[in-house]
Amino acid sequence: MQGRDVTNLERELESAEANYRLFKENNVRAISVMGALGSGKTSLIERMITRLKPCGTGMGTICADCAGDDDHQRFLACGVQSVQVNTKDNCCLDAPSVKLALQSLSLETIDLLFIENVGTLICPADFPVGAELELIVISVSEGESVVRKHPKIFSQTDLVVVNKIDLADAVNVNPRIIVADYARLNPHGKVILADVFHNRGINALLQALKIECATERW
Ligand SMILES: Nc1nc2c(ncn2[C@@H]2O[C@H](COP(=O)(O)OP(=O)(O)OP(=O)(O)O)[C@@H](O)[C@H]2O)c(=O)[nH]1
Ligand SMILES: [Mg+2]
Repeated sequence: MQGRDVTNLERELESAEANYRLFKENNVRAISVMGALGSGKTSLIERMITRLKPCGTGMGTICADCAGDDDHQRFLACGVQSVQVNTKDNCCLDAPSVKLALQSLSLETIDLLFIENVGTLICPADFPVGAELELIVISVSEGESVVRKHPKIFSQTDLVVVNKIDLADAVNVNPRIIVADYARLNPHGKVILADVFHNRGINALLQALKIECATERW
Protein backbone atom coordinates (compact mmCIF):
# COMPACT_ATOMS: atom_id res chain seq x y z
CA MET A 1 0.00 0.00 0.00
CA GLN A 2 1.13 3.55 -0.66
CA GLY A 3 2.01 5.36 2.58
CA ARG A 4 2.42 9.05 3.31
CA ASP A 5 5.15 9.23 5.96
CA VAL A 6 8.13 11.51 5.39
CA THR A 7 10.55 8.74 4.40
CA ASN A 8 8.14 7.47 1.79
CA LEU A 9 7.54 10.96 0.43
CA GLU A 10 11.28 11.59 0.16
CA ARG A 11 11.67 8.32 -1.70
CA GLU A 12 8.81 9.27 -4.02
CA LEU A 13 10.42 12.63 -4.78
CA GLU A 14 13.80 11.04 -5.48
CA SER A 15 12.19 8.52 -7.85
CA ALA A 16 10.26 11.29 -9.60
CA GLU A 17 13.45 13.31 -10.02
CA ALA A 18 15.23 10.28 -11.46
CA ASN A 19 12.41 9.86 -14.01
CA TYR A 20 12.60 13.57 -14.82
CA ARG A 21 16.34 13.27 -15.51
CA LEU A 22 15.79 10.18 -17.65
CA PHE A 23 13.22 12.06 -19.74
CA LYS A 24 15.61 15.00 -20.21
CA GLU A 25 18.54 12.73 -21.14
CA ASN A 26 16.37 11.10 -23.81
CA ASN A 27 14.78 14.33 -25.09
CA VAL A 28 11.36 13.06 -24.10
CA ARG A 29 8.69 15.55 -23.07
CA ALA A 30 6.53 13.72 -20.57
CA ILE A 31 3.01 14.99 -19.91
CA SER A 32 1.13 13.77 -16.86
CA VAL A 33 -2.62 13.72 -17.51
CA MET A 34 -4.71 13.56 -14.35
CA GLY A 35 -8.40 13.94 -13.60
CA ALA A 36 -11.44 12.23 -12.17
CA LEU A 37 -12.89 9.02 -13.52
CA GLY A 38 -14.41 9.54 -16.95
CA SER A 39 -13.45 13.22 -17.27
CA GLY A 40 -12.08 12.65 -20.78
CA LYS A 41 -8.36 11.98 -20.26
CA THR A 42 -8.06 9.17 -22.80
CA SER A 43 -10.24 10.99 -25.35
CA LEU A 44 -8.09 14.11 -25.02
CA ILE A 45 -4.85 12.18 -25.48
CA GLU A 46 -6.32 10.34 -28.49
CA ARG A 47 -7.19 13.68 -30.08
CA MET A 48 -3.71 15.07 -29.46
CA ILE A 49 -2.12 11.94 -30.92
CA THR A 50 -4.34 12.16 -34.01
CA ARG A 51 -3.47 15.83 -34.42
CA LEU A 52 0.29 15.31 -34.02
CA LYS A 53 0.81 12.07 -35.96
CA PRO A 54 1.00 13.75 -39.38
CA CYS A 55 3.71 16.00 -37.93
CA GLY A 56 6.00 13.01 -37.48
CA THR A 57 6.03 13.40 -33.70
CA GLY A 58 7.15 10.21 -31.98
CA MET A 59 4.61 9.44 -29.28
CA GLY A 60 4.02 6.91 -26.55
CA THR A 61 1.70 6.42 -23.63
CA ILE A 62 1.81 4.96 -20.15
CA CYS A 63 -1.70 4.09 -19.24
CA ALA A 64 -2.72 3.50 -15.64
CA ASP A 65 -5.92 1.92 -14.40
CA CYS A 66 -6.64 -0.20 -11.34
CA ALA A 67 -7.53 -3.08 -13.64
CA GLY A 68 -8.06 -3.90 -17.28
CA ASP A 69 -6.50 -2.58 -20.45
CA ASP A 70 -9.33 -0.65 -22.11
CA ASP A 71 -7.49 2.65 -22.50
CA HIS A 72 -4.24 0.92 -23.42
CA GLN A 73 -6.06 -0.78 -26.32
CA ARG A 74 -7.41 2.61 -27.41
CA PHE A 75 -3.90 4.04 -27.50
CA LEU A 76 -2.54 1.05 -29.42
CA ALA A 77 -5.35 1.59 -31.94
CA CYS A 78 -3.97 5.13 -32.43
CA GLY A 79 -0.73 3.54 -33.59
CA VAL A 80 1.55 4.58 -30.73
CA GLN A 81 3.67 2.61 -28.29
CA SER A 82 1.80 2.04 -25.05
CA VAL A 83 2.40 0.35 -21.73
CA GLN A 84 -0.39 -0.71 -19.40
CA VAL A 85 0.09 -0.32 -15.64
CA ASN A 86 -2.49 -1.92 -13.36
CA THR A 87 -2.22 -0.24 -9.99
CA LYS A 88 -4.49 -2.81 -8.26
CA ASP A 89 -4.82 -1.75 -4.60
CA ASN A 90 -2.93 1.51 -5.10
CA CYS A 91 -5.07 4.51 -5.92
CA CYS A 92 -2.74 6.04 -8.52
CA LEU A 93 0.58 5.77 -10.33
CA ASP A 94 3.83 6.37 -8.52
CA ALA A 95 7.27 7.20 -9.86
CA PRO A 96 8.75 3.68 -9.44
CA SER A 97 5.86 2.18 -11.45
CA VAL A 98 6.52 4.72 -14.21
CA LYS A 99 10.22 3.88 -14.15
CA LEU A 100 9.40 0.20 -14.59
CA ALA A 101 6.97 0.95 -17.41
CA LEU A 102 9.63 2.98 -19.22
CA GLN A 103 11.68 -0.19 -19.68
CA SER A 104 9.01 -1.39 -22.13
CA LEU A 105 9.20 1.73 -24.32
CA SER A 106 11.82 2.72 -26.92
CA LEU A 107 12.53 6.14 -25.47
CA GLU A 108 14.89 7.01 -28.32
CA THR A 109 11.90 7.05 -30.71
CA ILE A 110 9.60 9.06 -28.43
CA ASP A 111 9.35 12.85 -28.45
CA LEU A 112 6.16 13.08 -26.46
CA LEU A 113 5.06 10.70 -23.73
CA PHE A 114 1.54 10.90 -22.32
CA ILE A 115 1.17 9.43 -18.84
CA GLU A 116 -2.52 8.90 -18.05
CA ASN A 117 -3.09 8.43 -14.36
CA VAL A 118 -5.90 6.53 -12.64
CA GLY A 119 -9.15 8.52 -12.54
CA THR A 120 -8.96 10.39 -9.24
CA LEU A 121 -8.21 13.91 -8.02
CA ILE A 122 -6.87 12.83 -4.64
CA CYS A 123 -3.84 10.52 -4.66
CA PRO A 124 -1.87 11.96 -7.62
CA ALA A 125 -1.35 15.15 -5.60
CA ASP A 126 1.05 13.19 -3.39
CA PHE A 127 2.74 11.07 -6.04
CA PRO A 128 4.64 13.07 -8.68
CA VAL A 129 5.83 10.88 -11.54
CA GLY A 130 8.59 13.13 -12.89
CA ALA A 131 6.73 14.62 -15.85
CA GLU A 132 7.83 17.97 -17.30
CA LEU A 133 4.21 19.05 -17.76
CA GLU A 134 1.11 18.26 -15.76
CA LEU A 135 -2.50 18.84 -16.59
CA ILE A 136 -5.86 18.05 -15.05
CA VAL A 137 -8.93 17.24 -17.10
CA ILE A 138 -12.25 18.18 -15.46
CA SER A 139 -15.63 17.22 -16.85
CA VAL A 140 -18.39 19.77 -16.23
CA SER A 141 -20.49 16.82 -15.05
CA GLU A 142 -18.31 16.71 -11.91
CA GLY A 143 -20.23 19.79 -10.76
CA GLU A 144 -19.44 23.44 -10.02
CA SER A 145 -17.67 22.64 -6.73
CA VAL A 146 -15.03 20.27 -8.11
CA VAL A 147 -12.10 22.70 -7.67
CA ARG A 148 -13.18 23.79 -4.19
CA LYS A 149 -13.34 20.16 -3.10
CA HIS A 150 -9.82 19.33 -4.30
CA PRO A 151 -7.65 22.35 -3.44
CA LYS A 152 -4.39 20.44 -3.11
CA ILE A 153 -4.11 19.08 -6.62
CA PHE A 154 -5.50 22.21 -8.28
CA SER A 155 -3.18 24.55 -6.40
CA GLN A 156 -0.13 22.61 -7.58
CA THR A 157 -1.17 22.01 -11.22
CA ASP A 158 -0.81 24.92 -13.62
CA LEU A 159 -2.92 23.71 -16.53
CA VAL A 160 -6.55 22.63 -16.43
CA VAL A 161 -8.85 21.51 -19.22
CA VAL A 162 -12.54 22.02 -18.45
CA ASN A 163 -14.02 19.41 -20.73
CA LYS A 164 -17.48 18.38 -21.94
CA ILE A 165 -18.67 21.96 -22.15
CA ASP A 166 -21.17 20.65 -24.72
CA LEU A 167 -22.93 19.09 -21.70
CA ALA A 168 -22.82 22.18 -19.45
CA ASP A 169 -26.48 23.13 -19.94
CA ALA A 170 -27.66 19.55 -19.67
CA VAL A 171 -25.97 19.10 -16.27
CA ASN A 172 -26.85 22.65 -15.16
CA VAL A 173 -23.24 23.68 -14.57
CA ASN A 174 -21.72 27.06 -15.36
CA PRO A 175 -18.09 26.40 -16.43
CA ARG A 176 -17.23 30.00 -15.49
CA ILE A 177 -17.67 29.11 -11.82
CA ILE A 178 -15.10 26.32 -12.15
CA VAL A 179 -12.74 28.71 -13.96
CA ALA A 180 -13.17 31.41 -11.30
CA ASP A 181 -12.55 28.97 -8.43
CA TYR A 182 -9.38 27.76 -10.09
CA ALA A 183 -8.18 31.34 -10.75
CA ARG A 184 -8.62 32.13 -7.04
CA LEU A 185 -6.76 29.01 -5.97
CA ASN A 186 -3.99 29.15 -8.55
CA PRO A 187 -3.61 32.65 -10.07
CA HIS A 188 -0.77 31.42 -12.32
CA GLY A 189 -2.80 28.57 -13.74
CA LYS A 190 -4.21 28.42 -17.24
CA VAL A 191 -7.59 27.01 -18.24
CA ILE A 192 -8.69 25.65 -21.59
CA LEU A 193 -12.39 25.09 -22.25
CA ALA A 194 -12.87 21.97 -24.33
CA ASP A 195 -15.38 19.73 -25.94
CA VAL A 196 -13.05 16.93 -26.83
CA PHE A 197 -15.88 14.85 -28.24
CA HIS A 198 -16.36 17.47 -30.97
CA ASN A 199 -12.64 18.25 -31.27
CA ARG A 200 -12.87 21.69 -29.64
CA GLY A 201 -10.03 23.06 -27.53
CA ILE A 202 -7.31 20.74 -28.83
CA ASN A 203 -5.35 23.45 -30.67
CA ALA A 204 -5.51 25.77 -27.67
CA LEU A 205 -4.24 23.00 -25.43
CA LEU A 206 -1.34 22.15 -27.74
CA GLN A 207 -0.43 25.84 -27.75
CA ALA A 208 -0.60 26.01 -23.95
CA LEU A 209 1.66 22.95 -23.77
CA LYS A 210 3.99 24.61 -26.31
CA ILE A 211 3.77 21.55 -28.52
CA GLU A 212 4.45 22.42 -32.11
CA CYS A 213 3.90 20.40 -35.21
CA ALA A 214 7.49 19.61 -36.08
CA THR A 215 9.06 16.92 -38.16
CA GLU A 216 12.31 17.35 -36.24
CA ARG A 217 12.84 15.77 -32.84
CA TRP A 218 12.96 18.22 -29.92
N1 LIG B 1 -20.24 14.82 -24.48
C1 LIG B 1 -18.94 14.66 -24.34
N2 LIG B 1 -18.45 13.45 -24.02
C2 LIG B 1 -17.12 13.32 -23.87
C3 LIG B 1 -16.22 14.39 -24.04
N3 LIG B 1 -14.97 13.94 -23.80
C4 LIG B 1 -15.09 12.63 -23.51
N4 LIG B 1 -16.38 12.24 -23.54
C5 LIG B 1 -16.95 10.91 -23.27
O1 LIG B 1 -16.76 10.64 -21.88
C6 LIG B 1 -16.54 9.24 -21.67
C7 LIG B 1 -15.27 9.03 -20.86
O2 LIG B 1 -14.18 9.48 -21.66
P1 LIG B 1 -12.69 8.92 -21.43
O3 LIG B 1 -11.82 9.67 -22.37
O4 LIG B 1 -12.68 7.43 -21.49
O5 LIG B 1 -12.46 9.39 -19.95
P2 LIG B 1 -11.21 9.06 -18.98
O6 LIG B 1 -10.98 10.25 -18.14
O7 LIG B 1 -10.06 8.57 -19.77
O8 LIG B 1 -11.82 7.87 -18.11
P3 LIG B 1 -11.01 6.92 -17.06
O9 LIG B 1 -9.72 6.56 -17.70
O10 LIG B 1 -11.94 5.75 -16.91
O11 LIG B 1 -10.87 7.71 -15.80
C8 LIG B 1 -16.50 8.62 -23.07
O12 LIG B 1 -17.75 8.05 -23.34
C9 LIG B 1 -16.21 9.79 -23.98
O13 LIG B 1 -16.71 9.62 -25.28
C10 LIG B 1 -16.75 15.67 -24.38
O14 LIG B 1 -16.05 16.68 -24.53
N5 LIG B 1 -18.10 15.73 -24.49
MG1 LIG C 1 -8.97 6.87 -19.52
